[in-house]
Amino acid sequence: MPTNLPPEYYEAERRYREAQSHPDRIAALEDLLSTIPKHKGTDRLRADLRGKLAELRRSARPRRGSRRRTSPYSISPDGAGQVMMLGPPNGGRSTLLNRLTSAHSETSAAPFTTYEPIAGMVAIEDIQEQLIDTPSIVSEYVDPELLHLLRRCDLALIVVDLPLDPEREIESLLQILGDHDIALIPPGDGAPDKAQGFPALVVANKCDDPSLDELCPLVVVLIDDALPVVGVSAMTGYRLGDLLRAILESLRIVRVYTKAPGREIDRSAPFVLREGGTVADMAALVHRDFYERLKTARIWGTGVYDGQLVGREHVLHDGDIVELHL
Ligand SMILES: Nc1nc2c(ncn2[C@@H]2O[C@H](COP(=O)(O)OP(=O)(O)OP(=O)(O)O)[C@@H](O)[C@H]2O)c(=O)[nH]1
Ligand SMILES: [Mg+2]
Repeated sequence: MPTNLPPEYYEAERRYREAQSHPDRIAALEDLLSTIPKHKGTDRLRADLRGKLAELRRSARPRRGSRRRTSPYSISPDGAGQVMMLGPPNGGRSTLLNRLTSAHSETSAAPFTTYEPIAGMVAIEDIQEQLIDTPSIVSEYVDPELLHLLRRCDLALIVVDLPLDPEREIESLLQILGDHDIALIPPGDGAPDKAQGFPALVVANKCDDPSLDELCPLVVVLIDDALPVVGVSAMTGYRLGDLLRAILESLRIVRVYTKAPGREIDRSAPFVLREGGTVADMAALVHRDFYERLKTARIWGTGVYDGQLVGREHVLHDGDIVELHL
C-alpha cells in the first residue's frame, strides 16, 4: 500500500467497504479511484482497483435469457470491414459512433462513461462497415478482451482530443499498446501484414472550429509522421466525410459488380474483396458452385480492355465489372 495517499482516499475507501448495493459499490470505487494521485508509487494500486471496477461493471450487466454469460467483446464481424475506435477517456468515441451509425452509446462530460464495446454500421459510399466504440484505454488497466477484439479488426481509429493535448494522448496510447506487443502502423499499400503492426488512423476530434485545423499538421509532426491524422468534429460533423473516405481507403478493399451475360450491371450491392483478390475469390463469394465450376470471366474495368476474357487467377480492381462464365 503506498504511504502517501491523501485523507480523502481513506474516507472514500471506507465508503467503498460500506457500500451495500452493486451500483453503490461501483460508484464508491469510481470515487475511490479519483482520489488516488497519479505517480509510479500508486501504479499497482490503481491497476488493482481498475481491474476490480471492470469486474464489478461486468457482473452488474443484466443477464438476458440463458444463464451462460457471453462476453460483450464477442462481436461478430459484419460488413466490409471492422473498425475499432480506441482512445483515452472523453476523446469523443461514443459521440462519433452515435453520429455515424444508428447505434447508441451513452456520452457524457465525465470520463469512463463507456464500459463495454458497442458496435454500429456505417455506410460509406456503397458499402457498410462495422464501427466499434470501446471503453477508454488508460495505463492502469487494459482489458485483455479489448486487445483480442482489436487483433481481429481491420483498422484502428485512435480518437484524441485535439484542443487538449493530442500528442501526449497519442504517445501514451502507443506506449500502452506497445507494452502489450501491439505496434500501430499507417495503413499502407496492399493487404496489411499484422506481424508488422496494426493499421491505424488518428482522429483528432473536437475540431469544432476550422481554425483548429492548423493544429492537425502540428500533430503529424509531433508524432513523427507515424500515423495519418484526420481532424474532425463529432459534434458539428466537420470533415466526417473526409474521415469516412480515409477509412474506406485504409481498409484496402476492392468492390466488384456483377453482370449476367446480356443483362444490366447490378450496382445494388458490390461484392467486397481484400486488395489482391482474384476472379476465383469473387466467385466463391457468389456461390460455392461458381467457385468450383468457374472457367473464365469477362471484365470491364482497370487494366483490361472492355469485356476482356480472363482466367480464375486474374486480380480484380476496385470498381471492376465481372461476368462469370461457368
Ligand atoms: N466540443 C466538442 N465536444 C465533443 C465532441 N465530441 C464529443 N464531445 C464531448 O466530449 C465529451 C466526451 O464525449 P464522449 O463521446 O462521451 O467521449 P468518449 O471518448 O466516448 O468517453 P468515455 O467513454 O467516457 O471514455 C462529451 O461531453 C461530448 O459532448 C466534439 O467534436 N466537440
Ligand atoms: Mg464513450
